[in-house]
Amino acid sequence: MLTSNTIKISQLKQKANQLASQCQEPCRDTVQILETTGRDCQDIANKGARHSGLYFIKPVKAKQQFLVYCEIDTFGNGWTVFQRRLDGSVDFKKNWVQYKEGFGHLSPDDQSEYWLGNEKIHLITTQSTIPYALRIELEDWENKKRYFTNEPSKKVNLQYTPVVSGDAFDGFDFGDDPSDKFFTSHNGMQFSTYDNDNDKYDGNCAEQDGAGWWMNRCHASNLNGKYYQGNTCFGYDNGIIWATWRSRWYSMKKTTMKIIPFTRLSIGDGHIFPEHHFYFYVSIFVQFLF
Ligand SMILES: [Ca+2]
Repeated sequence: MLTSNTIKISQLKQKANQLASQCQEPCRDTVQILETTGRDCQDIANKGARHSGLYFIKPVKAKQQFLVYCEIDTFGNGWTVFQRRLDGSVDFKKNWVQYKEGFGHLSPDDQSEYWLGNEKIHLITTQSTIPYALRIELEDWENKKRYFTNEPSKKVNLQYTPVVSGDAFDGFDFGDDPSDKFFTSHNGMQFSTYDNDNDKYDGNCAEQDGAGWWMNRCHASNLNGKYYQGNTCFGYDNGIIWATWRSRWYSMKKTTMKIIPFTRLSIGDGHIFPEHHFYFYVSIFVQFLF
């Protein structure tokens, strides 16, 4: 007994020494951040970058640079990705400051969930007189092939409000009430969080639906909604919703929201990534004015 304990103690001491020596080694950052920098991902692509990944950008009015995931294609289009849902690993029920600053994690292969942050989106989208186009990619639980493009058609400027229009952002006629479409339109709505209610509803849409979003009374889309594994969103319309494609009881599996100067939209057609055939697309003008 005594011998076996002595052996165990000796093994533990050895292990402790090993760990102690490991801890003395300086930390190494194994995440690759690419060298090119610019005002946004398009600027980075314009400078010759051809790899999607993590880059630092510094929009014109930004006090300091910050990290973004850039999706760059062979046509030289550089999309700045600001929202990613894929497995429910990040809770999107966050408060005003968290949506402002951003949350979740950026990864070099874009396989992590995050919201870049309203302040950063604002700095990117207001740095030029050229408006940005927003592209939304959605994937359902059946990998059902569907492709749809809504070309940008209008631009409206409203203070403290993003300009989102087109498709589900224009509301949806659910058939419950003649005013459904009007009251679920997101165009011109202010951003709301559970602690900052700017919606058009007596109650609090953001609290009720667990998301920061451009709530009206309340929504026809809510891509920051609650993540339901396997679309088990029965009875609640608080999932990841895009009502013009799937019903408000259907919660998406994956979403991406990304922006690019709209002048780039005609260059290439977005078909170069084969997996995009599994996505539903909408392209709209967006300008985040906070
Ligand atoms: Ca309210």
